[in-house]
Amino acid sequence: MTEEIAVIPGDGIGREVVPAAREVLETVEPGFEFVEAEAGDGVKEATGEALPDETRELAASADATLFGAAGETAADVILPLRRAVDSYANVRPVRAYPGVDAPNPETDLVFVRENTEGVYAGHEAEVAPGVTTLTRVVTESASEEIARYAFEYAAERELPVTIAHKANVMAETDGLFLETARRVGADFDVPHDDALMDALAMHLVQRPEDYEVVLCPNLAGDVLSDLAAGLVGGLGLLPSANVGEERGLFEPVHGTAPDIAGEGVANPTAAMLSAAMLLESLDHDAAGERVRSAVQATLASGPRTPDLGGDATTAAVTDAVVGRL
Ligand code: GGG
Repeated sequence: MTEEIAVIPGDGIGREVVPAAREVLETVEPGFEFVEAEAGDGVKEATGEALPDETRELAASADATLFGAAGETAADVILPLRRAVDSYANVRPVRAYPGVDAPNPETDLVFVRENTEGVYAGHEAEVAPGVTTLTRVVTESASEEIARYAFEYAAERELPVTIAHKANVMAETDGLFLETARRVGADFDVPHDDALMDALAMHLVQRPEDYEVVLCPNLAGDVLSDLAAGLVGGLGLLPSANVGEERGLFEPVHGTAPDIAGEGVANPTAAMLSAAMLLESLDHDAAGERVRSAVQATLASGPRTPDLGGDATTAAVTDAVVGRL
């Protein structure tokens, strides 16, 4: 049966890197049916709605979704889209690539980020003029689900797990997250430890090679993965997968990059590596591996976009990757 891929470029450089990643998918696996849909600041301006119902329904029914970036409307777009595909894990691999000037070339780790709650659960309010609140939600069931995912991921690859938390301050919420993750970890033959997320941020910068799988509450995973992007040459290199039981949504970790949007020089690597993760989620492992190899070979020999010190356009890098495929 033909597999349907929802393609939602979103805003800013999402509109430049998603077509590049789609071209890579079309080249490597010609049998997919692609369906495009709109979401984000642009469609909100035009219609009043950042996430039209048909876009949400498409993501909920497609076999997989390729997403670009969301800007001002991120909370109204990415969070509901991640819910639409029932994703509970946000997987963000971070690695240094040969040929790319990385502040720490030893970096090779993956963040497994809780994707449904924490401070991103959406319980924010203005309770009085000048007074705002945010309720942080942590449940045992979501903590157990993400911890089990992280430990299974680590067990398959024979890697250790570090549990990130701030349970010394957020004793109830991160206390529950940590206690649950430790309990789940006890079921696995996987070495694990835990770390206060603030100290972990420093240690990640100093010795990223000490970390393999980092299990994080929602906000910590978002922030620490961006921090780790700085160790490998920037956000243009980080793909991600939002994983659920039945389907996934795949997106570069970067946002809309308004400073370069429209100039045709956005780095398509993160979107292409997200496409490789999409392929693997649909059991097209060989195709996923081919994309990864073509992207890595292009990073090694060029052309490279300006964020990596080159002067190539998005189109030139895409042509190079597609040529290799
Ligand atoms: N493609 C990812 C994106 O649009 N990032 C912008 C953003 O605000 N991300 C928050 C998040 O990933 O939770």
